[in-house]
Amino acid sequence: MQIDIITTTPFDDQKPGTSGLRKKVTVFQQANYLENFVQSIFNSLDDLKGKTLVLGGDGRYYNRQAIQTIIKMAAANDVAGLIIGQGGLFSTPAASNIIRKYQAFGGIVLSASHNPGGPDEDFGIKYNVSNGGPAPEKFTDALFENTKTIKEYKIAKIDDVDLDQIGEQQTGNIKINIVDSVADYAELMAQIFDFDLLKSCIGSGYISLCFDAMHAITGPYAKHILVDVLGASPDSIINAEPKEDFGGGHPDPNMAHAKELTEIMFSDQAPTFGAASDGDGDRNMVMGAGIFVTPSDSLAIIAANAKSIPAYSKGISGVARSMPTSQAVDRVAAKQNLACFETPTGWKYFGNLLDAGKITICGEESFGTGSDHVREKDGLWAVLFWLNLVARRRQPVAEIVQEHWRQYGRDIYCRHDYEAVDAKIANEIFDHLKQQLSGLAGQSFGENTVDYADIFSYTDPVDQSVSHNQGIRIGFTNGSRMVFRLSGTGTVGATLRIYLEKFEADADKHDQDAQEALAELIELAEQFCQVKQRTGRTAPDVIT
Ligand code: VG1
Ligand code: CO
Repeated sequence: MQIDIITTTPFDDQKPGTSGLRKKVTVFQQANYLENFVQSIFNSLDDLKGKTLVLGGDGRYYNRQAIQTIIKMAAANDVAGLIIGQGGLFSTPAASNIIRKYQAFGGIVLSASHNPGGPDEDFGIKYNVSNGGPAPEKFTDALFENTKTIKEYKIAKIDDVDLDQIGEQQTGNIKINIVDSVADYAELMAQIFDFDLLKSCIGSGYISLCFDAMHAITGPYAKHILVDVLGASPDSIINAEPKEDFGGGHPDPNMAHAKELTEIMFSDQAPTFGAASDGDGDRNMVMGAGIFVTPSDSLAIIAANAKSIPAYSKGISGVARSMPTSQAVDRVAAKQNLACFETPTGWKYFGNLLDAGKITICGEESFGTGSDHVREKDGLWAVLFWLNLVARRRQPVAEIVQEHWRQYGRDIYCRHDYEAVDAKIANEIFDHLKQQLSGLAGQSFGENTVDYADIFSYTDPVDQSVSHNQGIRIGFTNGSRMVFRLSGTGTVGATLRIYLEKFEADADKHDQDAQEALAELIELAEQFCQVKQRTGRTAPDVIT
């Protein structure tokens, strides 16, 4: 096997964000761009030699080309074996499962998740470690340092691999194992949930469903699990066929982007249950007939009802949520006497807590929920959890949510995103916000008195590593909160996220529209950050 050593020069923009490196495809297509990043991953891994890695992606444009390059570079860097999903496909949670199940050294996951795909859209790459989860900050920092000094990369002169042929093949010094992308994942789901109960409820028509795969990776997973195994009708999956450009859509499972599903769920013909997943299958949106469940509520309801699901019937060890996620799950933890952790945004911060057995269930407001079954958030897992819950409780989604609110109160919640803001203006907004922080505590604004105003830092309770600068939070004495963050996954300018929440104990007021209930806080947030004033915008681009 001939190995070429190619001279290269660093790119200065290869700092991994919230979840890996995400850039326009055209950026990745520059000579040496992908190669530099992949070699930097390999350079940051001690004892890579002789190990097996998992490789796969969400199937977006450039997935196959990138995989062929990575295979050749892995071979040249003494990787002994690669487990690759058929067609180069793995959903993010499926890749996490494969790493764990086959005890691989780690994995390279190709995805820009919910970002659009296609020749002019986004591509992404990230490294997951041997627990199946995203590499911790310590690793991504070392990786970034490597990208700044890289001088050469190694690539083997071997033929392209046939990614569609299941089975083992040897090429050069590397063993390639092409596996079914869905089978192992489907098997794991069958171990967690009550498939017999689901089959009978779906078969009898008690549960009817609509799953929107958004022309992304979950199409084949949903088809196999929901239709072939659980017996749902084939037309209960919409936009089921994966496409390199997601059919031109934005594969983000929220009501703004999953429009078709939303219309169905709010129509007279709505099925019992509706759901959608994102580009790489780790996000989920849960709906019932006439209702959208906010991800923060979904996390709280999942935690509160875990014992109804076979895999968690003995109880859960604890819960965690990312800082901007609403405090709904905290109330469940308090009532059920569970440990509860608040982490920075991004799934990598849950890894240590899950590994240490401190938590079983975790989630984020950004349509991400998961458990200790893998080390990524898991869209279909959440969908199956809810289906199992509806089947067990024999109650519609709306009733489950309303009952939960009656028991715990409702944390009325929303997020406003201002996308593609000029980076300079975004920085000015944050500078301005930071200047105000020290003087805010004790000040009153209408019915809201500031309790604390700070920049969130997190100390990992397992390895004591500290992560600074994880968003600005302003908490009020009545429990309301607002959080300001800059996105770490966008690829154009800066995306400002404003998260707002307010607690409502009174059941008579639980039916309110979130935007109306939060109007005063929304206005106050503008007063603090002046995003509209400084950008000339009149409204957020996306409200979730
Ligand atoms: C966003 C979400 C965050 C999530 C991340 C990756 O990050 O807010 O909660 O973990 O995306 O999800 P940011 O930095 O843009 O706010 V995914 O499905 O894009 O891998
Ligand atoms: Co995703």
